Amino acid sequence: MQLLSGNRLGSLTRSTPVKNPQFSTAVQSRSSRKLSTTMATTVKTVTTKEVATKPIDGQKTGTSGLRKRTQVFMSENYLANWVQSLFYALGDEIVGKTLALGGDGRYFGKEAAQIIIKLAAGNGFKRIVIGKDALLATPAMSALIRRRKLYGGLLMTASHNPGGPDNDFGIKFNYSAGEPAPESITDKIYDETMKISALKFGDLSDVDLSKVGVTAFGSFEVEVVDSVEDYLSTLKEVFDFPLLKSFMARKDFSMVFDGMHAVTGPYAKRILVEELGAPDSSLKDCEPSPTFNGGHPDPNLTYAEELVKIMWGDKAPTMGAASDGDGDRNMILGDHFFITPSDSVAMIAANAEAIPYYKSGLKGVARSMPTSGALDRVASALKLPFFETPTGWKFFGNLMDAGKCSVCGEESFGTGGDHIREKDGIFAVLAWLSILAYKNKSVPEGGKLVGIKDVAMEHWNKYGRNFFSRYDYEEVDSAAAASVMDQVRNIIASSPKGTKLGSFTVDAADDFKYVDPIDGSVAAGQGLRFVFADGSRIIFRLSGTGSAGATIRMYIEQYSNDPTQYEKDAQEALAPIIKVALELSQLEKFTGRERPTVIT
Ligand code: G16
Repeated sequence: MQLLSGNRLGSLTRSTPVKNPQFSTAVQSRSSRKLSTTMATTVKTVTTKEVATKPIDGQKTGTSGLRKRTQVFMSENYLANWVQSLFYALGDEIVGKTLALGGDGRYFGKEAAQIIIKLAAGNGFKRIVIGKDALLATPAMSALIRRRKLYGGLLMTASHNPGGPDNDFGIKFNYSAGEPAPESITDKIYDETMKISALKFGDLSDVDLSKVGVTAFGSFEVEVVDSVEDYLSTLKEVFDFPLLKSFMARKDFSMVFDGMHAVTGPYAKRILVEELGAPDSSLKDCEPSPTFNGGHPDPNLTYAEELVKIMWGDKAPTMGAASDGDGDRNMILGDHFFITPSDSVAMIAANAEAIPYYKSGLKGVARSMPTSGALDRVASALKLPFFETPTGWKFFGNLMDAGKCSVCGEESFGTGGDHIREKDGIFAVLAWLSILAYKNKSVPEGGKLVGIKDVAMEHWNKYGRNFFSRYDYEEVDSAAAASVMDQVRNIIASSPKGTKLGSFTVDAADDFKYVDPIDGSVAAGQGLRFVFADGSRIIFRLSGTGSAGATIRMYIEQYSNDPTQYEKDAQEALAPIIKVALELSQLEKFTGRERPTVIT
């Protein structure tokens, strides 16, 4: 172990290999007792060194944490300033607490972990629990916090954004229910970043993160844990693993999971292969890489291109799935078939009986505002409480904590439930496997296997189809993006109920505002929307997750209950309303973009 110069705690550091987390608890408490006895006569706590710093502009948290270019994060004190500001914002309540730490394995993550560990020690935390090699998928972090009742956790991730020295890095804080920090905390962090003057580092050496075990520095401890174990235990409480295993063994079923060289590789190996018996050949790109192998780890039809080719190929497997950089997003595909995320959450809710965790029924369901209304129809048919929140998983947390929401989802490839407080890519994969296993219970091997498309067709035949598409214009000049939004605002202001836009009649047009039904907090300015008399919608938002320029998102939705239309291509079905949206926003005129970067 390398020691910082002048570190007098070196003689007390030690590493205890621990294999089983339950056993590890016993080992830790024994080792802490022993160490504190030693410490009583030598060193009581970690020494804190204060380092002067200055505020850095632009450290405002976006939709989910702070995301910037990696070089920005690597510049002097950039990461430390934000983390220290978080600790100042949280105040004395962090003293003596345990903080979880992990990330999606992207470039700079291991160095960042060492900086955060030292700051945590210098600010009074008593313990860090960190995933081996600093890896923790975002849903696994949420599960870890909840299972071990930790104070909270820091995730080093820029999610689906590419990684590497010339791409993105990010950091976000999850609070004690495992949920992304609410705006009341992120606003405070931002205030602190603007007045920060000192960083408090614990005077410790770097910790070896490659081995599971405990390293103690006086009263401060760092426990390196298996990144999968706690999360797997949570998933086993949700799904029927033996049923999934026997379904996976069917010769007429096959799947491919694309880890996109991101964090879920080790999770997929452990869960799909070792626990559920999928063959190794069903895993694609499941070796994590700090640059995601030069790819864009965003599971959509554009960036998961290779998976799409497999699923539209001659010998397509029954099911295809992918997850993103940090494992919270997912994409579900069938043989020549794409399940939109908006449909995915609706279909999971409608088929919740296939998942043992929901055996006593759903408490309620929720979706973000731009997500299609497919879920609304399920909620209405099943008489379930329904909530429409702003974009951002953090808005679901209060509903789940209050026992009002069991399943929720977002069009941005996020699906999840109240087993944790993050969206959960592997959950979505296991949920769809559960639906298939359930629907094929009485189908003998070699019979007509119910596939992903069959589930979708059955659903649309019952509820109708909400055609949905999102156009992303990435890295647009910020001023041009602002002009588009101003233009849309002007049209909203001059479009009272009854106004005709193309062949669509406006029912309501506004800037979405959410009043949290649990704590009454208000989130305004959450998306410009037109709702038409036939239920169709056009929505414009600026993304809160980009790291450079602005990303305009245009969301389009139209409902049909005409069965002859259900198999139509969404772009074809939505062509007239897309035309209206592009015309009213004058997007091309302001941005010079003739077409979007990504269509989903
Ligand atoms: C984050 C949030 C999601 C949100 C998504 C898109 O996802 O956790 O709740 O829907 O960003 O946000 P925006 O439209 O503002 O870019 P992730 O997977 O990037 O963490």
